Amino acid sequence: MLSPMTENDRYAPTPEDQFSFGLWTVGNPGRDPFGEAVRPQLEPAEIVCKLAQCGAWGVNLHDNDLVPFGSSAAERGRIVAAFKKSLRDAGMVVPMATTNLFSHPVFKDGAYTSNDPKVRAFALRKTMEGIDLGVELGARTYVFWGGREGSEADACRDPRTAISHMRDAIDFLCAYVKDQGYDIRFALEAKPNEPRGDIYLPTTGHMLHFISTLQHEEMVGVNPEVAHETMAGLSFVHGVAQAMEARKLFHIDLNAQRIGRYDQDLRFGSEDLKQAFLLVRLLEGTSGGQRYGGPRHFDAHAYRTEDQAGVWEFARGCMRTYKILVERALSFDSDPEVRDLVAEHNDAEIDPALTGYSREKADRLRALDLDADALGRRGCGYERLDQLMIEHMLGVRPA
Ligand code: GLT
Ligand code: MN
Ligand code: MN
Repeated sequence: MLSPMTENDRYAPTPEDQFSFGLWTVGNPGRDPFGEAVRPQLEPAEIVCKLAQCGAWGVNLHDNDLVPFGSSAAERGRIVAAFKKSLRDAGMVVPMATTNLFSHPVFKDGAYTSNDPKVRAFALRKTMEGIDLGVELGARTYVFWGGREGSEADACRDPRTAISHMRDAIDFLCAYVKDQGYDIRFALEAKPNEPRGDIYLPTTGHMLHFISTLQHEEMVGVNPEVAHETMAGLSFVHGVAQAMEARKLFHIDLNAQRIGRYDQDLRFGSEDLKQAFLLVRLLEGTSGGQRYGGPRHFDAHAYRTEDQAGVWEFARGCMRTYKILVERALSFDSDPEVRDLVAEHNDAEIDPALTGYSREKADRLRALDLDADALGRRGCGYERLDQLMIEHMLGVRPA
């Protein structure tokens, strides 16, 4: 039994919302390091059909979520043709694709950063084939999550070599895309640890700098994940904002996570509701900034306690919470008291303007009458502002 959803439900997902799920997310059978699967493995066609019924717009995949590792060309052809038909039947798209560079034992000590050039060659070739598959299915974004690109015994390689191998790989693959004439961009996804003791380029900030060192940096952005940045104890909202400001937010992995835990990949909004609210507010631009235009991808899975019905409940919950938070963010940002409080501290102008150095400006700055003690005595009013935010989140404002 699915939760009730009426025709005129204002939180019902629509294609304009661009909600997507990975095959591996709702297809997660609940296996963990301590226990076996608790749910049967679903076929991709069934996932596509059920996701469409839940109101999702897109489905994402790793190469091997669809085409099992080692399939022949003929098998691949059959599988891909059948999958395309299920997409057509369900009216679903594939906005993003990626490569599994972590499951097979060949990648146990890394893929692009392996010390062994044969492993690096295998990883590059697998990615080229994965890109071909993604493009064939219509994907416009190709994600790189280097789960095995890390170490436990750190003396095994100079981390600088790992970074430079990573750069060689991404440069090579960008050139491959250009050479093939594909219309697809790359999005790099950071994670601090798990499954490796430490993973190279552990946060979105590290990725942003790394991107600036690439040959084709214009075609590479980031795919930040709530859980991964939160594992590192960082503000996800700040990381995403930095990516947006740099015009590098190409994709996003939405889920929920508590600090200090393993990668929980929980239902969006199920933990740290305040960060979730601020994130939706940022992505939707309700406070006036530019709106993020890409897919809202849920990289999460249902609790291991759930049966199959619970999985679809989980999927609908992710989308529903997102839309509720959009509504709450709009209500917060249109509240006159909120606007006044924010404006009070934001719209002060000063002469000389503090951008663009000139010697003349520096002299005028020196001559300015600035009373640091008076400025320091002024309250910011943020207790009131934050309380108003809580009240909007809890739905008690506007009354
Ligand atoms: C894996 C990982 C995710 C990544 C996926 C893309 S694979 O499920 O935990 O965070 O986004 O490779
Ligand atoms: Mn992810
Ligand atoms: Mn994760």
